[in-house]
Amino acid sequence: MPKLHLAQFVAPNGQLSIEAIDEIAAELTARLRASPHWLVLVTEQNPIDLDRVVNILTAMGQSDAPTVGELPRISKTKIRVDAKQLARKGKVTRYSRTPDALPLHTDCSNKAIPPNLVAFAMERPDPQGGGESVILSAADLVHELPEDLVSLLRQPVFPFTSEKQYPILQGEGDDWRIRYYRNQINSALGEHCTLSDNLREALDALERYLERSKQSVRFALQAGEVLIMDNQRVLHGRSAMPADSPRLMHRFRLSVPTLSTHRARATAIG
Ligand SMILES: O=C(O)CCC(=O)C(=O)O
Ligand SMILES: [Fe+2]
Repeated sequence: MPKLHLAQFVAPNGQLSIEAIDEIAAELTARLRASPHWLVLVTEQNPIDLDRVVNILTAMGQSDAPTVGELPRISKTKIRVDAKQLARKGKVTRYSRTPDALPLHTDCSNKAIPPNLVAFAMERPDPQGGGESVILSAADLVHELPEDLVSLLRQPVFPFTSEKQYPILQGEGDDWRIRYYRNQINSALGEHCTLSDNLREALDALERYLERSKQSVRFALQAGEVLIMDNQRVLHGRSAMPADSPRLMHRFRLSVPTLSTHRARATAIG
């Protein structure tokens, strides 16, 4: 599992200076720009210091204009089994509050531009080992797919809302982006969107490849660990947990401009 240890940036007195936060942010961004486009930040804190996590993510979002940039907007949500939220039918987002497994997906797949950074800070793992994280990068997935399926999935025809269609895959070589959430597409298809039989079959085939992927990575996040990913380049999911699981994680989403700039530019800058 790709990891970065916070301890290597912390001063002997336990402080994390503003300079150190900028250094961690730069290191995380550089790591996310490269394959496999996700990693785990190990804080060794229990309980985890969420303000510190927010400061690091904020610095990542600001990195292209450290002095004049506006503070990036970070969305923060607690992820835990929540019976009240569950009662609210019809919302695709309610799935994360169930104890159920979540199939591999992109967060905010229905947005014109899904946030490119999604992070999950684990406060309390499931004591029975449920709710493991699953990750699959678009580049690894494409290696497993037949070419004709890739060409179908590149077509900008898949409905993610009743008005908007997008491609599922975009890219070439080893530089691939992905947008996918079967539940979101199913919900759009329920709102009178149409999709030809061969494209529906393409989605079913993709589902089978995702379920059987040998490239997906599954692991249990420990308390104090933060899973950080490029939401446009990897899919994530989780395994099921008991209905009364006390698992508690914090989800953060934001857009980090320096993650999305073209690779060639990064190489040029060095
Ligand atoms: O519970 C998890 O590990 C992931 C939840 C998730 O994918 C989400 O809330 O977007
Ligand atoms: Fe998600």
